[in-house]
Amino acid sequence: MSILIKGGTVIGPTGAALQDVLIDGETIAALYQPGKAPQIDQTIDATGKYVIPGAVDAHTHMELPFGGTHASDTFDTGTRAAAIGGTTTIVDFAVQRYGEVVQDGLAAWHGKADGNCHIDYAFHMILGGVDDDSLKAMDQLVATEGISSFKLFMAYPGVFYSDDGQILRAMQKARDNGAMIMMHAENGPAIDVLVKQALERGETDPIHHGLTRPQELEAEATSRAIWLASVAADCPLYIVHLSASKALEQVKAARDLGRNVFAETCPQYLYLTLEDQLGAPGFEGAKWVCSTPLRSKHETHRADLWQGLRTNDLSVVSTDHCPFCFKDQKELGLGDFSKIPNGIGSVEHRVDLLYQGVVDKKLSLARWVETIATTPARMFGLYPRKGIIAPGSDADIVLYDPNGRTRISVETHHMNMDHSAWEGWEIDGRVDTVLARGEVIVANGEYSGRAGRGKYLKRGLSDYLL
Ligand code: DUC
Ligand code: ZN
Ligand code: ZN
Repeated sequence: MSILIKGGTVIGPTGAALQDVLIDGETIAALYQPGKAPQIDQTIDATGKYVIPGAVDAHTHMELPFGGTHASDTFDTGTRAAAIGGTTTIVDFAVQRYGEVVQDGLAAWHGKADGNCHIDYAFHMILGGVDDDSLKAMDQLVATEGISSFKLFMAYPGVFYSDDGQILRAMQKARDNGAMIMMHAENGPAIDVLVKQALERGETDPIHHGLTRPQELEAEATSRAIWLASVAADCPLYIVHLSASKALEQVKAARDLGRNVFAETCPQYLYLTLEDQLGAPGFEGAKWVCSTPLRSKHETHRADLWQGLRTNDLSVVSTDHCPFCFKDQKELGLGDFSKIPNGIGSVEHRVDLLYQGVVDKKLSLARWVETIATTPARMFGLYPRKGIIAPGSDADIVLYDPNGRTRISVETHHMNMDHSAWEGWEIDGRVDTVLARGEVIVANGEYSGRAGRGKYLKRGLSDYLL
């Protein structure tokens, strides 16, 4: 079936243009100057709207086991919420737990996702233990499973943590097989010392989660990861959820030297703070316990991160969507902040939250689309199938209404959470219509998709390998 999207302004990496978009079946057939397209029975009027590629969220954790519980969104609820918010592809993290066979962890993740996703999805693999077997598994995952990126943790000793020797071995393997190493860059053993000391002093409130994870320990780990990647013959390195100015300085210095180093940040670090959210009275701040943590509003983190997005020292905005309900989940940490499950849920709101950056003149329209769609697709081997409006690409398209308004609340969101990290926020812009592989799944804000329509995507290597 053919559909013509007429009268809209198509936004791509090179800017904005009035163009009509012809869709044939699941893919984009052609772009036309306004009025030059052939006559088609089904048209969608996009007058006054931006026509952007469906957004790609390269960092989600549906159903992640963490802190004695599980992230509260399933692949069903989480991908439905993503779709409603204009995200048409996620890359979730399959998990190899310590002592588990990598392929078994991957099979378990397929078991959670298969038949349940509303949008297309792919996986990175978390390596919970680097040894001879998991190194061999990396080759197989790259060659046959469409998984070309592996996350390692410098934090969480005893859970996901890898020591420097393990990290180096995984980086050497990635340098050989073309994969990307994604790094959770925080010095976990040092953080654990600070956490123990804080608890001994009776400091148990959520704000101490942030105070025991100072930016120096993010910057130190970021720098160490960069040097280890250098020793591994410039293995491609991607720093996840970068939150702090001093960590950004490390990435910028490496990139200025032409190093194969990339980083993402997340909406929470662009807008929320240690004092205003994590430091909310009583136990309320638990809603904003995530790692890396929210940073101080009295320092320059947020301004620096916006600037990093403009200069491409930060290439991508992902959510690190890892939702936990307040009741019974966040509450596990009542009286001990170190037992609060780490994570914030935002998969539904990233497109809107970053559009607010355009309204606030912190990002150009082109950079908005690049950081939420085009670059994540290129970074993780999904381009040009995803991330761009071009002939041959999947017809994943969002009609975005710049004159609309979005009000965020637990009363109206679709994520499986009993609170919102963004409660009461009213922002400019609104997702109006969403097409996923040529099917209209959101029209005028109303959802009409279904679980099981999303397909698993085998990814290629990153476009950005040196
Ligand atoms: N950070 C979080 O906030 N949640 C899950 C894992 C992580 O690294
Ligand atoms: Zn992480
Ligand atoms: Zn994460």
